[in-house]
Amino acid sequence: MHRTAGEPDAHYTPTDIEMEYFAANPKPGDLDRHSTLARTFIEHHVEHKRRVALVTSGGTTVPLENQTVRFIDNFSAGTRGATSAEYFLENGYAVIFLHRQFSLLPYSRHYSHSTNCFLDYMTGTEDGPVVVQNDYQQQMASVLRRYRKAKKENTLLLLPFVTVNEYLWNLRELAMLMHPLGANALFYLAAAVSDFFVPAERMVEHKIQSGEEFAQPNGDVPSEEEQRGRKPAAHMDGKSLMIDLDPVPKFLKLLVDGWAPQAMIISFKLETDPNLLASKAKGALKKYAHHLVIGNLLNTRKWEVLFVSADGAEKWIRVPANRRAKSVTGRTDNGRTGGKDDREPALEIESLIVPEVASQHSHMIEHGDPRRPNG
Ligand code: 9Z3
Repeated sequence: MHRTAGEPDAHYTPTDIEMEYFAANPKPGDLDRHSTLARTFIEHHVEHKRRVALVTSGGTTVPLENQTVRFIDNFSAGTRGATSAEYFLENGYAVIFLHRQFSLLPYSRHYSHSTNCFLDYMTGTEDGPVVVQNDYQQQMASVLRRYRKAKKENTLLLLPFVTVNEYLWNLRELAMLMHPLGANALFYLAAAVSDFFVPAERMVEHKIQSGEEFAQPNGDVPSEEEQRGRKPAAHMDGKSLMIDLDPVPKFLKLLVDGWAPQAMIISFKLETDPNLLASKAKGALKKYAHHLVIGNLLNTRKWEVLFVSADGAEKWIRVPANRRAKSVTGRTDNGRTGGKDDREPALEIESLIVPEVASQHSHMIEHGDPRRPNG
């Protein structure tokens, strides 16, 4: 007997933080549609006893206005998530790919966001058939074969988000829907999620005016938002734009303790200072008590990552030096890395990360959750 997808866990009581957040910040318009798609997908894989990985990918945005013209973003192109999703599929998982809209996708990533336009892979006479150029035939055939397999077996579900609020609503919904998978569910949280945001009640409705003649005089006449009791998060102060953000609730805590207590949960820790990486990764694991933190540094994330496991073990995974040569595809990160060289190594580090994660997941399924030694 198993519960059907989405049936709430009788033992779970939402925390105050959670109730306050989801009461105060609007449910995304497409959440019900995502939920329906995910429910069917999950039920199918529960029936087939297949493991399901929820892979989050790409960066969340923080809108500054309700009718959004301006927003805060981050660098993530979704390379880690899209590449990992392919390797999870190779390793027998079904994948729910919760990704930033228009970021890299599994399979199509090989041809999108590239300095080559996809048309550059094609050849043909003016009115003859268009075919893939000889140089790309082999690689494209291999990508196409894997893509078709995922489609045929219904193992890949793509669900987009844009804002951090959409991300949180989707994450909670999917985690609840995944309950019936029990330990067969895996969360692989590679998305770059903002730590700060503008709560709905402090969001201004219209485009913030930069010209002084139209600027809302801060303090003189209380704005609608101020009258409702909270200062607008973004406003002009003379010629300067002042932005005052609230912290995003610690969703990892909610996920581990409440939304997905049976699943294996892996988070990523991003740092830029090498001296902080190990201690911050260990700190995250201690704080949230999940299974694995994968630490990575912005500048070396494509060649090395640090695994920190629940038992305190630390292990570096590295692409061997002779496989770090750049490929010639010239992929860019869609301009998000400020033009710095961010091309792909010959061996994708995700091909090393994902089998290791899958093996730790197998161990947990076979021997029980290492965090609860007596079951
Ligand atoms: C990561 O650390 C990812 O590996 C990257 C991947 C975002 C660096 P790209 O998309 O980059 O391949 O260009 N993701 C997690 C980032 C994050 O927000 N982590 C939180 C934190 O560091 C914890 S969940 O506090």
